[in-house]
Amino acid sequence: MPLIGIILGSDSDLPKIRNCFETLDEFGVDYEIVVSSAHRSPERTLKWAMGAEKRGVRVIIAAAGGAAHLPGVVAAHTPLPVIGIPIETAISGGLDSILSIIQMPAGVPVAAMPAGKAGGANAALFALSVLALADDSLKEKIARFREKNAAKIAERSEKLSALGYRKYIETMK
Ligand code: RP5
Repeated sequence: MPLIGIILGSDSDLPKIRNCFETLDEFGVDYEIVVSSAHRSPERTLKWAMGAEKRGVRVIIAAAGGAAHLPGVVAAHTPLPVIGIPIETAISGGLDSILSIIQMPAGVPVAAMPAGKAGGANAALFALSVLALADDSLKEKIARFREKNAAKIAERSEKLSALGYRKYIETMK
């Protein structure tokens, strides 16, 4: 059974958090994905949230945009940790989604990720860190992932020193 449950408010959110799935795939961790809305299919959403723990899910990722109540509604119906991804919208890059997800009342927490590209990747990494608390091999994989990222930054910096900023920017086109 997948340990990570992912719920999206709409199928239109799917391509926007593609890097969430890609990151989880890179780590070889299984997940379930469902589309269910807090507003358009409230009963289905509650059923999914209330059954998640029994199905074996250990951490939930919930993505929604606009009046993004989905992560909060899911968190209200499960004891599992819920990670919210605000989907980018036309309003200041998704400020409406960010505020809807971040401003939870005391007692029902949701871990709010950034909107945009970083949101999907960080939600996946956050979920993996939760699972890594009870899984040493996953903890190792996360450490290697961070080392790889650090090496990439150092490589880029060396390339910048070698090429100078003008040529470097040309290579970015
Ligand atoms: C939210 O409304 C969804 O999460 C989505 O981000 C947004 C728009 O949904 P669609 O109209 O594209 O289905 O509930």
